[in-house]
Amino acid sequence: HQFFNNKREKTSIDDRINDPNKKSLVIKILEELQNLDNVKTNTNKIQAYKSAIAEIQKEYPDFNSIGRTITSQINEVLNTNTLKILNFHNQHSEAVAELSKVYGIGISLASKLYKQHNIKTIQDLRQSKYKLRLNESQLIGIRLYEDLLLKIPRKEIEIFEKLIDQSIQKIHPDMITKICGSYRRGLEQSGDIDLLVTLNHSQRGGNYSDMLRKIVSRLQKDDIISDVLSHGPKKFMGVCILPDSVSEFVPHKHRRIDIRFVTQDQFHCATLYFTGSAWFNALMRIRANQKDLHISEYAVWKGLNRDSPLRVTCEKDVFDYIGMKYFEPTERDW
Ligand code: DCP
Ligand code: MG
Ligand code: MN
Repeated sequence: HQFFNNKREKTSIDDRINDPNKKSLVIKILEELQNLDNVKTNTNKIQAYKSAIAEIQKEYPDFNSIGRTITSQINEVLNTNTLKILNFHNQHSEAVAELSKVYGIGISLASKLYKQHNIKTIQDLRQSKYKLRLNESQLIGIRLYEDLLLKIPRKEIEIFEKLIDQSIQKIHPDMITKICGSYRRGLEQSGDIDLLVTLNHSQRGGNYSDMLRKIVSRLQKDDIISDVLSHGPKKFMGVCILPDSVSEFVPHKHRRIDIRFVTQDQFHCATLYFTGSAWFNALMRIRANQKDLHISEYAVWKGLNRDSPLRVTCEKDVFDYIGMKYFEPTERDW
């Protein structure tokens, strides 16, 4: 890799720098180099690019003041009108931006896919044999990439809400479903569907994971859940789609859905948590801590009494304990 080699002998800057077109191209590329992440965080490097740019812009520049690396980069631009290292960085950022949007692929895997396997796009990844090394949920992320990038219109979530409710009622008539997240905060479109379910029933029967499993398999039978990304004892992450019987929003798109089942006594704290926003939750927890109160996804308690949580009969109870004015769900979009 010649472009990584900055130990070459220092050569002087080619006379072609005096051509105004060449000069402005060189400056443009040096400015882009200066903005690269690995330069931006290094004050010495930033300074080197800044002074090089300033020097070139002078009426009588002294090219000897420009260091070896930048001199050779300038000459590469004068010779080829481009700079390999910059192209590499730009392609790398584009690839990472596209590939890390796949469900289950993070920045570091995306970077590795580009650097080690020259995979630049979702299309490259679909055709690559690297797919053999990915797990089930990453493969779902690749297959449904385009759909899962889209936001979900509020009106479509309203249809899901009715269908899901009808479906889950079949398990038990006392099942209560609530769609939380950005939808409950009143937004016109959402990234996913955050479904909370409880059984409004004092009688104890079955446990969480049984219930969650029943809910998921019911929604699968009713052609609402299409794919499973992860299924823990308390949390389900997957994909849903409107069934063929629905004539609106065709062709139907695959949508991300998160499901949690909680017991009745956890329901209001869970609703509060799952409605968010994440920022709002963080702020509320800080305010609570100032009064030695603690809020989790399931309960509120004082001091170290985690095992005897405070009684919560509605979301407002939590605000009252903290001594905070009540915020409607639509006022929590921070
Ligand atoms: N949540 C949180 N802290 C996190 C992640 C989530 O408190 N780090 C809570 C608040 C969120 C809720 O869970 O509102 C649902 O999480 P989502 O990621 O689904 O976020 P939203 O529903 O708020 O927005 P989006 O429309 O992107 O789904
Ligand atoms: Mg959400
Ligand atoms: Mn979610």
